[in-house]
Amino acid sequence: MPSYTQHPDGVFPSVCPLDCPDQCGLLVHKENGKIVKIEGDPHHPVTQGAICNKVRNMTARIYDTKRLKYPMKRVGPKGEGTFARISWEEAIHTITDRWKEMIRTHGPESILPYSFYGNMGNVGTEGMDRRFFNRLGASRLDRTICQSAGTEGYAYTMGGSFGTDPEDTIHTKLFIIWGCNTVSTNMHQVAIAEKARKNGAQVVVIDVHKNQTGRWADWFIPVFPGTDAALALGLMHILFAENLVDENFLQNYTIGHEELRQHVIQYDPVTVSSITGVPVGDIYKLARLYGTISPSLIRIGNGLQHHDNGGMCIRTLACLPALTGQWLVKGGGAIKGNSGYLAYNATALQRPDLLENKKTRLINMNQLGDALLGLESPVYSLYVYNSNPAVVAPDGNRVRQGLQREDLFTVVHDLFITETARYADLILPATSSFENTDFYTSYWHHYIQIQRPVIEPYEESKSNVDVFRLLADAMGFEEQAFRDTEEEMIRQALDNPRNPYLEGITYEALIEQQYVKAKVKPLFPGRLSTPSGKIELYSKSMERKGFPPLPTYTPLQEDGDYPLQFVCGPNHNFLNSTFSNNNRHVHLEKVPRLYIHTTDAEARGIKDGDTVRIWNSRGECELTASVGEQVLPGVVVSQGLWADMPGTKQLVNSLTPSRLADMGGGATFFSGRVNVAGK
Ligand SMILES: Nc1nc2c(c(=O)[nH]1)N[C@H]1C(S)=C(S)[C@@H](COP(=O)(O)OP(=O)(O)OC[C@H]3O[C@@H](n4cnc5c(=O)[nH]c(N)nc54)[C@H](O)[C@@H]3O)O[C@H]1N2
Ligand SMILES: Nc1nc2c(c(=O)[nH]1)N[C@H]1C(S)=C(S)[C@@H](COP(=O)(O)OP(=O)(O)OC[C@H]3O[C@@H](n4cnc5c(=O)[nH]c(N)nc54)[C@H](O)[C@@H]3O)O[C@H]1N2
Ligand code: SF4
Ligand SMILES: [Mo]
Repeated sequence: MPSYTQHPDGVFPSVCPLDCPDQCGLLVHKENGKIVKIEGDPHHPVTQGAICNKVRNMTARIYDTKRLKYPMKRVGPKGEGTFARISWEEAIHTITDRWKEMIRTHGPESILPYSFYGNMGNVGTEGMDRRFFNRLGASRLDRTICQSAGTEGYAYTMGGSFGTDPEDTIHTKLFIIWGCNTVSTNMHQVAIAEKARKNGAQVVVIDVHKNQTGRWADWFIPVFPGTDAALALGLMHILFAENLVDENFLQNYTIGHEELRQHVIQYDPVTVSSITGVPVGDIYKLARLYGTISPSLIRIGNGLQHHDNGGMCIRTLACLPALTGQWLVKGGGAIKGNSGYLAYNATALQRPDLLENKKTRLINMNQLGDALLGLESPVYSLYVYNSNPAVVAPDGNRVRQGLQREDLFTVVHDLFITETARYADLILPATSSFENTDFYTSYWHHYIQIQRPVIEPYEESKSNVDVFRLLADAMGFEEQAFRDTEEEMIRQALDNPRNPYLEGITYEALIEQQYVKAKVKPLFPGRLSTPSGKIELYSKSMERKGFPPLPTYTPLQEDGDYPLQFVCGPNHNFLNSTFSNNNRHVHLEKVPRLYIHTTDAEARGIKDGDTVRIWNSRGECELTASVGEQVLPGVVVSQGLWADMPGTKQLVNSLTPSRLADMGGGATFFSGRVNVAGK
């Protein structure tokens, strides 16, 4: 793999590694062998040179003095964070000696990997690691913390993660941004919508919080959390009743429209208003906008699916563009996730064949606390990389209680001593993405991009791929799979005969062009990957699995006797918990706030700016009250996964439930209930 590291000075193309739909093209400026500036690549067709503040300040993160320089072992109590330097050799052998012993006495399932997408590079994040843990026979991790409920729900309707090409949304005339904090989490969709607005497009935002995205909208519609499916069904009720549906489209490209027509009669605007809190007149107004303006796009966010009923909610929203025939219109349709277009050859990259016992247990990452505390056949070793579960995982107090176990051997591979790393027995230093070779596939736009190393590894840090290679070697694994280079792995992944959209995209093309677009074509006319090949308004596969076959509204689960619904999403200046350890980003966010309606605040004697205590049976935390009309009565909202080192009480996930959503084993971060009081 040609690398840029031998040039001490220059400007080099790169890609943003963060878990963000935009996956920006970057230009990395280097002087004397060090990165001095990161900016957007103006040639990238979608991101066009604009990047967010987080990555503009990324240089500070790469050379942060807190960054891990060498492997370390724990020398104090778990959770305290005292460590001493060791060599890589000692680190690797300590790990593999312990694992060999554990495998002899408890079997390989006593070892659990825990990872997510701290770095979206496919080779490092779901490539060599998967090969290694498959070969080891470790417990498998069900990676469900982000989009799995909605992905399953959307697929029942549309057959997979296929939606509108964001580049086409320049033509859109009506944007419905539904449960998506786009201004913070998908800024280039906002940039495209702004251009469309100059041609008369309108922006409607449906959210539980009038945040930066709600303030950007032409029309903001507040709803009660977890009631969006009811709102969508109410819109369908009116669309059918007022003949605003596209009968031709329904006839040709959907199944179940007659059943749906009958089914939505029960979701009349008065009933829907009482469920959602949206006034009857507004439900009519929205349905008529949606039924008459074309092209219209629904940007379906992640917020919606972090609920008990999240899968069905997304499945329901995904039916709407079919009613109005929007899939035939350029710039019409919906975007939930677009990863289907860029699906690479996962079998070749991840090598599931290396896993001998096909019945190896699968542990849901949303229930890490239970996995560490409650399994009959315990987990004795946890290997964490690309994730910070002590902050991001639900029911955080139980997670930390599990991490505290003296008989749990924990290894954390990260760039920093995260909250999770404080509980580690061994810490390994990770490279930043700019030190690695990898390929990146966006889940929003349709471009594949390549990252070639721009700088040498920082101090003694190593990439995920290199660490798994060392571990494989020390375990005595002799398969070629562990000797493949990154370049070879990229070639194997790109060779995916099952995905025609990738046809002709080669390693050479990526090296030459830096980003290459999938060969997308409109979904219709065409066959979807649903069993019928059509959009399934009625789904027999759902019926077989025990779900209602037609889109349906189900209320959120009971969650204890607490008066307020608690929604705790990400914020503008952090990326999940990443950057929460950087002073500049913390200053930009100021303090962790709790948005509370004036009536709820007054009833509790809470004034704007007061520190408030928020609690339920799972835990408590303290935030600064922001009193006003940004949320509906009965709802409280926080933003950001703030650092929570000893002495602070900012762990919002101490309050969130670890019960699973209706589909995909998804997380229910936003379906928890709490009470709030002044301090
Ligand atoms: N700046 C920044 N960007 C990010 C991230 C980050 O941490 N910071 N994280 C990245 C990741 S991993 C992801 S998954 C995405 C997430 O980004 P989004 O898809 O935007 O999802 P969330 O921010 O979780 O929630 C979106 C909105 O849903 C609202 N919401 C919550 N519950 C409901 C509900 O029941 N109904 C409705 N209508 N709205 C509801 C929330 O108030 C929030 O405004 O962003 C990515 N981009
Ligand atoms: N309350 C609440 N909780 C949430 C959410 C929410 O909205 N509300 N959102 C959820 C969602 S959608 C998601 S996606 C998850 C995200 O949860 P995580 O994936 O855990 O995301 P981060 O907190 O960014 O942690 C990523 C870690 O990976 C490290 N890292 C980065 N690059 C590399 C690398 O190359 N190698 C290694 N070994 N490490 C690396 C970073 O330094 C960082 O510590 O959080 C979930 N948790
Ligand atoms: S975090 Fe998102 S918006 Fe910011 S540079 Fe990365 S991909 Fe672009
Ligand atoms: Mo996510």
